[in-house]
Amino acid sequence: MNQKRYCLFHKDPDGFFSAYFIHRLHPDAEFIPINYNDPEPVLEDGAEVWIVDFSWVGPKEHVTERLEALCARMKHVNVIDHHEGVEPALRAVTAKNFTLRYDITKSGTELCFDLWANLDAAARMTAVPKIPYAAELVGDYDMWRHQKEGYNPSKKIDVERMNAAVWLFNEKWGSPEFFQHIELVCYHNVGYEVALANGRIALQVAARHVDRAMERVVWIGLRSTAAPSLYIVPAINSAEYPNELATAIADRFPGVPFVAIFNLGKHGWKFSLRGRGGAVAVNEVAAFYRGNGHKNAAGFTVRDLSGIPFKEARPTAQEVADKIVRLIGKEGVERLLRAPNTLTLIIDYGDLKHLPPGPEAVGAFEILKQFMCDHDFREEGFIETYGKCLKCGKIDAK
Ligand SMILES: [Mn+2]
Repeated sequence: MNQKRYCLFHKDPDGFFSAYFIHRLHPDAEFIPINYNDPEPVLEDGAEVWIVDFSWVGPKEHVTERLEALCARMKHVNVIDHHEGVEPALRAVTAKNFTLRYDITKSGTELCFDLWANLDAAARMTAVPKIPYAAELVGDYDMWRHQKEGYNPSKKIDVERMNAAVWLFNEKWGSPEFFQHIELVCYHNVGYEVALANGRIALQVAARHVDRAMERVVWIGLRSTAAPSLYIVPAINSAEYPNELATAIADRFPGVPFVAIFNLGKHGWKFSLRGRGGAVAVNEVAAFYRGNGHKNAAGFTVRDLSGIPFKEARPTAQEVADKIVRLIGKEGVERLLRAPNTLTLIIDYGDLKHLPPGPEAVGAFEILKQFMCDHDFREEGFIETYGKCLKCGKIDAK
C-alpha cells in the first residue's frame, strides 16, 4: 500500500500556489485547505504530512505542542512556512520526524517551488528552472513586495490582477482541476493572459463595491478591556472585501482609532476590526466581546446588536437644521441667517461642526431658509450669494 500523504495549505493565493508545487512533488497526496481558526482536520495515523504556507491549526502559542502531538502520531511532518512570529514555536519542535523549511524572506510559493524544482532538476539531471512568472507575482503579493518603493509599476498592476484572479478560481481548492488551473496560469500563455484579464475585471468589481459600500458608513460605539471609554468609530456592513473597505474608511476618516467591517454570519454578527497602528489595540476591543486577534487586526461575533450603539455617519441636512432650531430657536436661526458667513456659522455650531462644507451643508442652509418665509427659495444662485427671498425679500444676509 502506498504511503498515505496529506498536504495542508493556507487558504490564500500564496497557499494555493505553495500546494501546487507540493502537488507536483506528490500528486497522490490529499490536499486540505486550512486557516488558523479552522477545526483540526481528521488525519489517518502513520501518514506523511506536509503543512505549507502555514504552521498548523489553532492559536500560535500552541503551535509547538500541537506539532509535537502530530509528529507523535505521524510517520513524518514537514512544515514549509514564512509567517512572521511563529519561528520560535517552530524551532522549538524537537521530534526527530519533523522537518522545517522556514524563511521569512521568501513567499510560501517560492519556498515550495524551490523544494520541488531542485528535486526535480536533480532527478532529471537538468538545470533548476526559474519560478513561473505567475507564481512570482502571487508570491510578491503575499510578501507585499509590490507595495515597496522601487517596485516596477506595471508589474505592480500584474501582481494585483493575478492575486485577484486566483481568488476567482472556482474549482474546489486542492482538487486536481484546481491544480490544473494553476498549471495553466503558470505554464501556458493563454492561461496566464486570461487570468490577468479576469483579475482586471475582479479589481474593477471590487472598486465599485467599495465605492457603493462607502455610502453606507455608520458610526458605532465599541468598548475595550483596556480602557473604560466608548470608542465611536466608522463601520460598514459588508460581507465582501473587508480589507479594501477597511483601507477606504481609514483613508476617509484619518483621525479615528480603528475601523470596523461587520456582517450577519452563521453564528451572529461578525465584526472585523482594523487598527491604525496607534494607541488602541483592536484585540483589546475584540476581547471585550470575547473575540481575539492582533493589535491591528482582530474580530468578534455577537448574537445580536443590542450592546452596540449605532448612529448615522453624518447628520443629514434635515437633522442639522432640526438641531440648530432646537438649540437656538427660530429667532436664533433668523439672526444666524442674517449674519455674514452664515454657512460657516452653521457648520461650526457646536457638535455639528463635523458637517463639512459641501452639498449637505448647503442642504442644511436650504432647510433653514424655510423657517424664514413661506416662499420657495430653490432658485439658483440664492444660496451662493446668501441672497434674499426673491419673492418677498425677507432675508438679506449680505
Ligand atoms: Mn504566504
